[in-house]
Amino acid sequence: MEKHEELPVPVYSSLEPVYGEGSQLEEAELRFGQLKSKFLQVFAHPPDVFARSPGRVNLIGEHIDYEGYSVLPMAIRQDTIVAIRKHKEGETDKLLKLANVNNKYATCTYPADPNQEIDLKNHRWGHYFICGYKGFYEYAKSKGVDVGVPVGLDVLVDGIVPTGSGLSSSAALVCSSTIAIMAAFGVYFPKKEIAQVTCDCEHHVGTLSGGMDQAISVMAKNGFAELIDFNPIRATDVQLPAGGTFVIAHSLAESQKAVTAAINYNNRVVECRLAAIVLGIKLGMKPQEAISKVKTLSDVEGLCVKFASGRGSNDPVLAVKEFLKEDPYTAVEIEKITEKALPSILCDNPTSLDVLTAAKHYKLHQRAAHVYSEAKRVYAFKDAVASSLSEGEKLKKLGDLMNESHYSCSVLYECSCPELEEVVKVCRDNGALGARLTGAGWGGCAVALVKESIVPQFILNLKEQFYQSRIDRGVINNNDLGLYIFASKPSSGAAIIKF
Ligand code: NG1
Ligand code: MG
Repeated sequence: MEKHEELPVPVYSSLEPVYGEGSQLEEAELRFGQLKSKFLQVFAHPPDVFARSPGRVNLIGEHIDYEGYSVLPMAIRQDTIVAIRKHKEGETDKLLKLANVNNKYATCTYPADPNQEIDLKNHRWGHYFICGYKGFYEYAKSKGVDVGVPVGLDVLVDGIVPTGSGLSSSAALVCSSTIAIMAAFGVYFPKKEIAQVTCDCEHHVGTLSGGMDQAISVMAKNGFAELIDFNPIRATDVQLPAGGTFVIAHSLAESQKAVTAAINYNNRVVECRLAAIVLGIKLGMKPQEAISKVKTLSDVEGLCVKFASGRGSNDPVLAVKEFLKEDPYTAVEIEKITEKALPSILCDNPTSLDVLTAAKHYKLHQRAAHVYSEAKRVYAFKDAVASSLSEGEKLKKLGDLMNESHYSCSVLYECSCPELEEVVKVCRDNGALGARLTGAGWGGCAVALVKESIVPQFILNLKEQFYQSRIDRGVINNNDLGLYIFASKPSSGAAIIKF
């Protein structure tokens, strides 16, 4: 049997295969109906095709995808739908017109030139579509697929993945856009290739992100979490224990990742790269060799493990403890080891240079210790799921691993914030077996593992102990509570819908 990541994104002529039955289907029917009529109203033509791609919650494996390590997310029900129409021969305006059902997002227009630069200084929601557009052209070209000269596109977007929440609204938009563009051009690449294209093309908005979000959004299967491996991208189904439910709870602090990248997300990517290079040198590589060959901590894991094995262990963290000091490094201290200035080490990526400008120092020990230990927890989580432990023991083990992951994110990686700490604590105080921040952090959501039987009471308690005071202060509206705290089953991945 062909592996499902080798298959193209499924094309359906109805909504049931994606949205199942019941209230979810009804909601989807309403959304698609409204999209169709709004499309007609805005563009005076019906769309050719729709593509949808979901958000995700990462269960474990935070800030390690860009270091080459496997992660374990699941898709959530909330998704982004893109309706698209490709201009026909004879239509002369070569523009990409992007409208959004949400009034918060003003219509934007871009030229049809796929080589256009994205204006990073002016962040606009449409930039994510353009990422997909550029990615599509670049990839089609690299595969020798002739997609013709650029033409105009009419596009209408409806996204219900909460933004700035660590639930990957950005990847849901990039993936649904890319898949819609491919469908409009009649080009169908396998899912794993789309996962790679969308991961690479999201870099056009200026984050040095890994490929977790796009991979799960494109490749998720209903009912399963997925272990996602990189280089090459692969997805392995993980059947979660039936008695546990994942509850997502928003901290109500918005994570402005695209805007603050130089001091948080991209900063960590750069710190990890520098940590890897320094480890490589300390473990015997020539500075120039380490600089040219070592990109991620996974590149020097072998050397670290070899060092550890001399001490009767296989834990790469031993090498971190031995060779990276706990005190933060200054640029000058690192340059003494690398024998080369940091800007010239990182010159292959202009985004990294913004990080150097913004950084005061570099916490190499802490970041590397997080990455190596978190990578292990992902496998421990997967092994616990597959083990012969009783269900109760399994859930306890998974919860413990989630708590350890949160501690590491909070203390070693410093990607938490006071609101996330509070919501995680309230989750644990109310019987969660484990709770942790999810996604990049610095705001956004926590995910808690909760026994299925107590979920309704758990949600009520969180309302009372975390959300009520925020409702009273007008931070959120009581009627919107369901957007900020909800239980989620693993949902299905991207799909193309042609009525
Ligand atoms: P969020 O914050 O959910 O977009 C980001 C990255 C992921 C991963 C996580 C941290 C993007 C598109 N995604 O997720 O690749 O690194 O942070 O584990 O930036
Ligand atoms: Mg994102």
